[in-house]
Amino acid sequence: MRTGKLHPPFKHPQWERYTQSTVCPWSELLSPEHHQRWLDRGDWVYCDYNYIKDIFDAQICEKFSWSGLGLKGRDGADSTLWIGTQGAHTPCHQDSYGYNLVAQLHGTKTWILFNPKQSKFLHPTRIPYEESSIWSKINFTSLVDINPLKRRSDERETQNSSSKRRTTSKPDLSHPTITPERKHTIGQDSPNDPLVHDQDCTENLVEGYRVVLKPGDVLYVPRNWWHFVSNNSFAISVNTWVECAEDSEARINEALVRLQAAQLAANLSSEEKRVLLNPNEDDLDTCDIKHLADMTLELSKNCFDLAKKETLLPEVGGDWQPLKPEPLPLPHPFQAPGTERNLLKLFEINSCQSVIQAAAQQLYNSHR
Ligand SMILES: O=C(O)CCC(=O)C(=O)O
Repeated sequence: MRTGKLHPPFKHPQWERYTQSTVCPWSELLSPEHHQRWLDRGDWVYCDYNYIKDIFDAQICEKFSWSGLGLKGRDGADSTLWIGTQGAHTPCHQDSYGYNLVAQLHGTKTWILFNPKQSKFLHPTRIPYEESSIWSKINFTSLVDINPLKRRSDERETQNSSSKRRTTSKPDLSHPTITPERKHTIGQDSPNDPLVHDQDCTENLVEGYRVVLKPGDVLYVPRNWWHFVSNNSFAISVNTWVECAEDSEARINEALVRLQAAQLAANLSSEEKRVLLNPNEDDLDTCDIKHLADMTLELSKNCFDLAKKETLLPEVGGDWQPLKPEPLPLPHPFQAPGTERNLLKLFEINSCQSVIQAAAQQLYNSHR
């Protein structure tokens, strides 16, 4: 599990390296008394991104079936589980592979989504490097409410809400929007933290989608859509990423970025590695670069050879609602500090989408 701060002393996104990992028994994770204790201490707790097959046996995995949405045979073996207290959240990012189906099982979660066409406003970065995640430098926590009073009313709303399943939800217009007071109350400056930069809200409005998922809702997230996700209450959800025809090309792009990250990590100090690599990638600096390069070339041959497969879209019948776009005020992006090492800056430049796509094209040409 990860624990983070409800009111951290910084304004940049609370990426994994700014959280602590901890172990706690199921009885505590599921106990309202413990949730309150953590919240009273100013902490959130998140048992996130866990493959169900790594936690439960096959019989239980079968119970998380997606076949009602036309995805025959897909169940908990291909799904991940997210259990967390109010305020637990995942910073804004784009997944490189697949489309996503998210089923809300308990409590409520706010999703803020942006079309990939809005990427230029979202300041994509590959730092911290994590395979298949492109992070935004924008911290969206100021757009969701983490006020305990609101949480209690959310919980009442959840208990009263109908259990009828919807495949997507309407945006909840009663959800608090950003207020001028709130804009400046999230986080405080911490002059000792080299990564702190001004993160006050701008009046820049960008078209996005905001939805509060309630138990029984299933959200369809199209491939590559940006998303920031935050628990309004103690919440449990399950998701599955479904492979898309475009994923084989994305695999080459990911392999090229990974190769660059590994080459760079080999030359960095441990502090710089901490900034570059997400904790779940911290073994990247010990891998054999030549082997990784060989694998990238091999992968590229196979991927380009692959005939494009059809994407299997979910079958939702008539029981779905489209989300409505709304203008969302974007906070300022986190700016890399001037002291950041040039190597990291160059990694960022060399791993941006246009550069990686040009490199992938070169690879493609080399196999023809
Ligand atoms: O539920 C969350 O906190 C994040 C989920 C997510 O990022 C995803 O399903 O892709």
